Amino acid sequence: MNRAFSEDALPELILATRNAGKVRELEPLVRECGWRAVSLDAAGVAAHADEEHVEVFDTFADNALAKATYYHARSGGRVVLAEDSGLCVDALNGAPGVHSKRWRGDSLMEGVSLDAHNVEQLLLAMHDEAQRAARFVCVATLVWDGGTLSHEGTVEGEILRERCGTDGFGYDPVFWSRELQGCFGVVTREAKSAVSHRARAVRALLRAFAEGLR
Ligand code: ITT
Repeated sequence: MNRAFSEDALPELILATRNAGKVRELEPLVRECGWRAVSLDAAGVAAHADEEHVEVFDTFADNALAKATYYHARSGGRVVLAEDSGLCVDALNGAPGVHSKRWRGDSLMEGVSLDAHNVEQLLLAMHDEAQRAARFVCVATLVWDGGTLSHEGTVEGEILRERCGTDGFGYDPVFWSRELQGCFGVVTREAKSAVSHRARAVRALLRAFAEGLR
């Protein structure tokens, strides 16, 4: 019998993030892995002041687990996928690292976006640096009733000397991917997804979860 494929038949997981740039990348990724992504809003998990105090740890792994566990509880025990990620620059001893989202946030001026400010601060900090190696790191964590599982993904590259392109989010306009030989601010979403830290972490995680069920 030939059955029409329906996305409704896929198992659901909640994407534990309110970062629109991440959601744009995560949705197709989890679909590719055989899951249907549900946003926090669609799952009825409204924004709450407590969320600001969940990511307080010094490692991507601890923060990803904290977010996944928090939203698992708030969603009444549904399957949740969270990730914590950031940019680690060798010449800056690994900074901004787990602090990538609000790096040097004290100097953020009114009317300037967080992403634009972060990029500006990074270009300033790297102005006199010849050694420009850096990597994006992501730890993705799945929490369900009965278990948790995490995987890490990385992508190697270099920090450009000026912004390049307007695609992506965060530090994408100044990250040159060695594998793609292109800037994340310019490459297509599909190209970024072939090599990115997030794609590698999520694919490995959902593959391992599926293998664990066999
Ligand atoms: P959630 O906690 O809601 O998932 P967030 O933006 O707070 O969203 P993180 O704490 O993981 O997420 O911070 C990640 C930051 O690292 C993000 O805000 C960007 O500045 C940067 N970053 C991570 N992945 C990136 C990518 O693929 N491209 C560009 N910048 C990225």
